Amino acid sequence: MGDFKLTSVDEFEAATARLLETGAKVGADSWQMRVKNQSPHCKFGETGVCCRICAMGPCRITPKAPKGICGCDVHGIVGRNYLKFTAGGAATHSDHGREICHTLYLSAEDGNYKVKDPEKLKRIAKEWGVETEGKDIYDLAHEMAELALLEYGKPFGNQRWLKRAPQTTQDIWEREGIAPRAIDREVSTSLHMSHMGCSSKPEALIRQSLRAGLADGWGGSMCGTEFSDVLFGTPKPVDTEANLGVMNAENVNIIVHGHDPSLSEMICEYADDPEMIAYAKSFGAKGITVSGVCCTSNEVAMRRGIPMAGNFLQQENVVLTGACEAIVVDVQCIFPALGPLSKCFHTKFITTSPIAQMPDSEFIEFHAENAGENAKSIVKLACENFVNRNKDLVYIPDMKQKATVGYSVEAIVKVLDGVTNSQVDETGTTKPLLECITSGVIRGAVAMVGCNNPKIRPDHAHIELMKKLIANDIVVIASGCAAQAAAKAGLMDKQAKDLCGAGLKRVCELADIPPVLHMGSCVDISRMMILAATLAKDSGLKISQLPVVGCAPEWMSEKAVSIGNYVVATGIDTFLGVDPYVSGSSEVADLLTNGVREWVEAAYTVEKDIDKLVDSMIDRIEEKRAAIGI
Ligand code: MSK
Repeated sequence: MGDFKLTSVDEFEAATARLLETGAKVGADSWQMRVKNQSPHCKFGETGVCCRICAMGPCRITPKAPKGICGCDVHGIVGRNYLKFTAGGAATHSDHGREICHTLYLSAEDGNYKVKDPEKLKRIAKEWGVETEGKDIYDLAHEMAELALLEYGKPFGNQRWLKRAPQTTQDIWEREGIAPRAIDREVSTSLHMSHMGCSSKPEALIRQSLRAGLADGWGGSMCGTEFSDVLFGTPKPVDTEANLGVMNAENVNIIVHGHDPSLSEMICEYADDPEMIAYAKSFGAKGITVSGVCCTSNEVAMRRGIPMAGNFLQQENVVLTGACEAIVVDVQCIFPALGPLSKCFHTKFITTSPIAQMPDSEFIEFHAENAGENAKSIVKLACENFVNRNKDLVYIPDMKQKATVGYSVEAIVKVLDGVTNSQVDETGTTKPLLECITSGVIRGAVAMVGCNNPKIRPDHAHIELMKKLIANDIVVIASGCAAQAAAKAGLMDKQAKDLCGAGLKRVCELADIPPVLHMGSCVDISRMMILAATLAKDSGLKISQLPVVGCAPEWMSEKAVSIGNYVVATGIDTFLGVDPYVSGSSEVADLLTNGVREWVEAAYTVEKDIDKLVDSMIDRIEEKRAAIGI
């Protein structure tokens, strides 16, 4: 195995402990302290039995008070809460997608945003029946952006993207009444259904939860992913590095954090500008290092090889290094704690979106029209801030791993061509991957997604599960903060092939890939849906028959629940390490873990014990293999 060694979670924690010592010196608060203050959590909230959707309550269900004031029982309350949670996630991802469509609409040959993948734009246009012949690429971009934006509010019909699914899946969605209509309509309907005096029947609430989830994964998120590729380029394998050691003590450090690549792409563009590098040098720095946190990091890592400083629960750590000149954020997963924390250091906390405004931040509003100008002023601000560093506080843990990232579906199809004798046709097929699976060289695949959550030892579940899966010849496709956990540990280094079973190791060698493939940010789980759909079509199987499962062992956000719903509704069994606040209702819990299987041929498993969780995934994959006789 040469010099290659994974970085352990013990090592991550030792680095964090050292950073928290700096925090203590400057009187900084931390999530570790706030977790203690919030523990134990409210049992009513944790089990989902608290209802505060009208002002007669809040009502909390107990054996002595089995109904709310309106008469709603625990199953209705838990079901409504679950639907509202889903709607929050579907709205968030979908609005991200909408912003990307607006950016596409404003793209121009001489503008801040250009079309970097015209071929992909044309492919989608053909799929949507839009004439491309002889059309200027920007006219086509604007036409497609407008059509995509109409998907959010069209009065009739289902989502256009659903046609990408195998016919059997589309038929299931129609049969079960869960085919999503306009994206915004599914979010609004969810909020309407869960309003006081509307639905309290668990079955209806869970059905709508699946539908709202599908509006996200096969609607809003798919717009976000596909049109981000058109604007910024479809990811292909690129080398990068991950963990806090990617920050450079001699450089101006700019951290990008959030989700929307429109901001981070522009920051990266200007940080590379020789004029800006000279400007940084004029303040005594050697250069500029941009690195990322959370999904915006995944976006720029996949397309530019920008290093990943860390994932969700490391966002405070980047400031605690004392070497962060600016942390620039857009939307989602940003701790409001970054404002007060930055004030303990010289760090500038810069918010840029009207959607995510926070106290103690400098607000520099970012639009497609002013993106260049504002990105430049943010980079300048960071450079000027270099002189304000307190050198005595600077400590960057010497900890980073190499990673190869950028495995879009297009890239996976391409790299696996040549592993077998199958030919990849022009549109690309997954036949080589299927051959590996049917021959048993690869036993199956796990889509590993999601966040960190202090309820689970951060990153531990992700890393341990991935290690066991690859050792059992199961390829892991990761996105979101799960992908960053893998990269920080070293599982996205090609040398990690040595941790695999013999079959997967061979595939990694032949295709020159790491055993854990980075597929992007949390909106990019739509890519996983496309991959599953293509595998099903190419094999003639139903998605639910494929030896593929989804897993979110450390999830925490509403978006993750929306994702889980569309993954399950697509026919993929999904394994969670954290309960989605439904344990208070036997009916809702049973629907999610059993009942929905009758509708969509897949269901959830919730298991907090990591060993049991991974074993149940492996068992499920083997059961699926046996069922199709491979
Ligand atoms: S950033 S939603 S903590 S994956 Fe997409 Fe990470 Fe979860 Fe946010």
